[in-house]
Amino acid sequence: MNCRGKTLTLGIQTHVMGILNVTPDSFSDGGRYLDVQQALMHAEMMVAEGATLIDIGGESSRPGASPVSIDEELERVVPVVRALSNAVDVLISVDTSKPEVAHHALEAGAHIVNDITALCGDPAMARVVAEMEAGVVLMHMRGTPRTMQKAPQYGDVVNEVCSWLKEKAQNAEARGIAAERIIVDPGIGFGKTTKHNLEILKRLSEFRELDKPLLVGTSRKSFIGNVLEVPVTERVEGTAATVCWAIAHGADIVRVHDVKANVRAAQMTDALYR
Ligand code: 8Y4
Repeated sequence: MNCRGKTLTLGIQTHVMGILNVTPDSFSDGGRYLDVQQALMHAEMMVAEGATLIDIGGESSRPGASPVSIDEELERVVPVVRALSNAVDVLISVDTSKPEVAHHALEAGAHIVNDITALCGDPAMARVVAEMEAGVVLMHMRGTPRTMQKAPQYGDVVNEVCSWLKEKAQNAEARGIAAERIIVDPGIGFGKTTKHNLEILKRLSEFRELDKPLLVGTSRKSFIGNVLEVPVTERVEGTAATVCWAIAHGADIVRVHDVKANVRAAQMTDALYR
């Protein structure tokens, strides 16, 4: 697929997307130079470890996280995108639901918009993606990050998520986004119980019917913690297991924190599967 003139070749190897959080949870002195340098170092490390995409996010999408203003998110994300696009030759996605942030990040060198609201938040987002010929990740979520974990219920979770994604992809195309720039994602952990997340992974190959590149984000998520009964710092192996499984059932891109371990797991699975 082609995103803002840069090619992401699918089907030959699994792409590992490294997660780069630029959400300072400590007090900042206002001088963001050191924050940018630190983010750049982390991203360069992930690229050296084999990440071929970097996902930059300035607002936590975890349940109960406090919202961030447009100016604050712009200040966090755009300098990092600019520095990274000058430093490394990988695809950059920006994890945002704000069209202003997406617009400025794309101008600063990003290629893909990872909008966890699947273009259902601000109506201006689809126009930004279409006009700037960016790629877009359409992720399924039930509810909002605030409400999504309040006893989510489905009939057949796979059928419901799959048809929801099909509808959102059709909407995106109707709003001028090229069909070949759309990536779909079942949204592991977003308004789903452990049982739902496991069911989605067990039947992941059914998402191939959508005929779109498939992204899966399981990294360190609580369903792994629930299965293994381990805290978030001890979920690398559980994550790697889900990465191998996802690849063998149709994932094209996996979104992870622990790049080194998961690139090795992905390369080995590619050798067996592809
Ligand atoms: C520990 C650390 C435990 C982080 C859980 C988490 C996805 C995503 C997220 C995903 C796409 C997260 C932004 C949730 N997950 N984007 N974003 N797909 N496309 N939680 O699955 O990492 S944030």
